[in-house]
Amino acid sequence: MTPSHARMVAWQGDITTLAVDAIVNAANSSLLGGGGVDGAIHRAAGPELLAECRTLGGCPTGEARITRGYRLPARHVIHAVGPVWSGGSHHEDELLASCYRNSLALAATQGLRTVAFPAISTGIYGFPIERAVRIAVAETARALDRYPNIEQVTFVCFSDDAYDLYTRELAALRP
Ligand code: AR6
Repeated sequence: MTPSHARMVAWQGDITTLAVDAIVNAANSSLLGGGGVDGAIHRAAGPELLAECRTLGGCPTGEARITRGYRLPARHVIHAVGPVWSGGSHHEDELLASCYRNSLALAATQGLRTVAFPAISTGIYGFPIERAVRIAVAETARALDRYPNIEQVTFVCFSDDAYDLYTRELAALRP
């Protein structure tokens, strides 16, 4: 099995352009769209995505739901609901970790091999990016050990800052 550190990459750009098995959306618990990456994904996927989301009945923080990708190059969208940052003592770390864990569990159950994540909760929800990157990489590495069929996880970075942080965090895992 390819070690987990060799199955994670950082990439800078727009997640809606990626032709992977699933892109992850940083959604809110209504699953009915919003701003940030959520807005971009719904715009690119078209109205059919919202129609499918309406059938799901929302999603609690820390959990994830899967839909088709419609007009996106990605086949599926995994909608994960990250925590709103409120100082760090309201289970934010654990809730963010469970977004990555639950998204990858869904991907593995569905037989998906390539998954791309945005930096969940680090925009509108205000989670400190450095702390979020550490959690994202550590939790994903753990999940990849569990799911050998997932071939690659891409961490999509919207800013130079995020790209530097992911690159550094991933390099630290290499033997
Ligand atoms: N591709 C990749 N990353 C992106 C893109 C994109 N097209 N657009 C933004 N980002 P945010 P949150 C980055 O605010 O903090 C919505 O209204 C962005 O720079 O999208 O989890 C939802 O409906 C940041 O690093 O999500 C919720 O109500 C990261 O994606 C709420 O925002 C996440 O920023 C969720 O807030």
